[in-house]
Amino acid sequence: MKAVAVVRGDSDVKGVVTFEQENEGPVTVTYDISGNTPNALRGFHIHNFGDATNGCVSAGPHFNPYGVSHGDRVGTKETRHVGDLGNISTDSEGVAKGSFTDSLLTLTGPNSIIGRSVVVHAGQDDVGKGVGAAAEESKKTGNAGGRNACGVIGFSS
Ligand SMILES: [Cu+2]
Ligand SMILES: [Zn+2]
Repeated sequence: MKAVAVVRGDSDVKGVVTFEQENEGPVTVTYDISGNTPNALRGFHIHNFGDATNGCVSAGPHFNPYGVSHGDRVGTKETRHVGDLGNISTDSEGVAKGSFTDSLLTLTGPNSIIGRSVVVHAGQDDVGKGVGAAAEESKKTGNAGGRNACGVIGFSS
């Protein structure tokens, strides 16, 4: 099964994210996003809603079907939101391009990400490790900042 999201927003950040899954296996996420700050890490998540009525804001919070705290992509369903995909890194041209596989994402069943949104943030996700004044928000959003671009995930051919 294949899915795609075209991401864009009020910033120059835009691109395409694809998702591929064979049977119940891991999902391969491939991204090619331009217009970002050079040599930066930018928070990259699946948010709950495929709703763009108020831009990326109406995508809602991180997709979190197990009701746990924010974490890192390398975490488990107990230690991260299903939507927590960590950060993507940009090159000297501000382009983030690459792919990874993820075993918590799925394109089928009640926890499918189809119809939800991909969000590229204005800042770096601290992956739940924020301390001091940053600690509380770290467990919810990773302090990843504003939403530079987003797109609804739909079925693709
Ligand atoms: Cu996010
Ligand atoms: Zn999260």
